[in-house]
Amino acid sequence: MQRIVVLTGAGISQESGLQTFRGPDGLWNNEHIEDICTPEGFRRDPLRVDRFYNNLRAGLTAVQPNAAHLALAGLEQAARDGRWQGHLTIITQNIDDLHERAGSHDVIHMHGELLRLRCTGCGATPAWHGDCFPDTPCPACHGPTLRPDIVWFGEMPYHMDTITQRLAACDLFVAIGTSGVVYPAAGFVDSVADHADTMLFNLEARSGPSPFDQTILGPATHTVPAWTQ
Ligand code: BV8
Repeated sequence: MQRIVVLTGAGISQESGLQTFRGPDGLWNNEHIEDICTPEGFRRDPLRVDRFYNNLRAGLTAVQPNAAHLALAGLEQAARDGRWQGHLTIITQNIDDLHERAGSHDVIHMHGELLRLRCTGCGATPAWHGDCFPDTPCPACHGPTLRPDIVWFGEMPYHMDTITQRLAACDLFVAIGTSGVVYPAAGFVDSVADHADTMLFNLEARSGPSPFDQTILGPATHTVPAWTQ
């Protein structure tokens, strides 16, 4: 039984039309990361942060999963059908729902999800598809205490226990479309080096020595389907 863990980043959704963070048209080119992607930034100006994520949420309705998302969903389906003797876990840094819409089920969103909010008053995590503002009442406690259910810098990523278990048990670790800048995700490849083969699928080579056994360059919609077929 082959146990594969795939880590995805913004690059896997780029060909669906979603912006990456640090590329030529990266999201962080127009916004100061510390003003948007930190709890301090949200405390300082919740309306600015809500508007940023409202825009991303609105953009999600206009895009579709691409061939890379579909290829991973197909691999999971092959395991379910018994056509492949393996197990696939997707750990995604992405907050979009394109893996799920492509048909993947075993998806771990370590940085949260755009289509979910969290109430800092009662802890409710309602699904959310429209705009949210600082005075939008929580559907559970009705307090004006909703925030994006997204992991910001300085906050603990979600599901780290499960992630640690899956990484310890895998024999192949694959990273797709991530710049390897943000931890702890960027450190996963090192944590599996003693027991798993490692592959990086990316549009361009990263600077410096690569910790991956193999690097496959090119657009994910070409390289990932070629790998899973
Ligand atoms: C943590 C939110 C521990 C969602 C994001 C001080 C205090 C605490 C922690 C730290 C600290 N200082 C540093 C840290 C660690 C910090 C960190 O790593 N900082 C970096 C900048 C050095 N990390 C954290 O804070 C994390 N938490 O460490 O907690 C802790 C312990 C105890 C107590 C408390 C805490 C939390 C990190 C999560 C931050 N949230 N986003 C959102 O808004 O989306 S990060 C953000 O970057 C996204 O989540 C994104 O996924 C992530 C990584 O970016 P990428 O996905 O890689 O995207 P990028 O644009 O960079 O690259 C795209 C790649 O795709 C490129 O390489 C490109 O070539 C490629 N590509 C493009 N097109 C294609 C393609 N490839 C293939 N095909 C294509 N078509």
